[in-house]
Amino acid sequence: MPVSLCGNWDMVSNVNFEGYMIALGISLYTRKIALKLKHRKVIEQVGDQYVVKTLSTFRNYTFSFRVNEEFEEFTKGLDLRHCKSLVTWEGNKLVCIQEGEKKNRGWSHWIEDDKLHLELHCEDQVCKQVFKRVI
Ligand code: VL7
Repeated sequence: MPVSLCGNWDMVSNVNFEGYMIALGISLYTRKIALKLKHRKVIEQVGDQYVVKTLSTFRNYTFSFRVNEEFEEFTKGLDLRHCKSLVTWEGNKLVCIQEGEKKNRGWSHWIEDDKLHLELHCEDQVCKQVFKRVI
């Protein structure tokens, strides 16, 4: 059983978020605002259903899924795209493939040194975020 990702997590680092946002076609104006944000990640699990919230002072993004079950994702408040998404465990990593207009889009979450790690990728860009546990 992989270690639980559940909890409240605050961003401590965010490498190449700019490149990731450019790959998603986010406007310069929005990127300038988004780059300054400290995200909070709230991960909850109810039964086999996960809820992942990404919260900030600018925008919030919440979605839920069941592992190994494809779902329709709409990136409301972000790049406004529809994806067919699938989340699976690969060893100790929770891995999501977001199939849609953008090639090579997805993310993975794992815990390392008591920190929550997130790698976001789109086309040739990789963004690396690290979060520390709060409370
Ligand atoms: C979510 C945003 C850039 C628009 C605002 C930035 C607001 C706070 O997708 C993410 O995490 C996964 C895994 O936890 C859950 O989907 C990261 C931020 C990516 C892409 C779009 C910029 C405008 C950020 C919501």
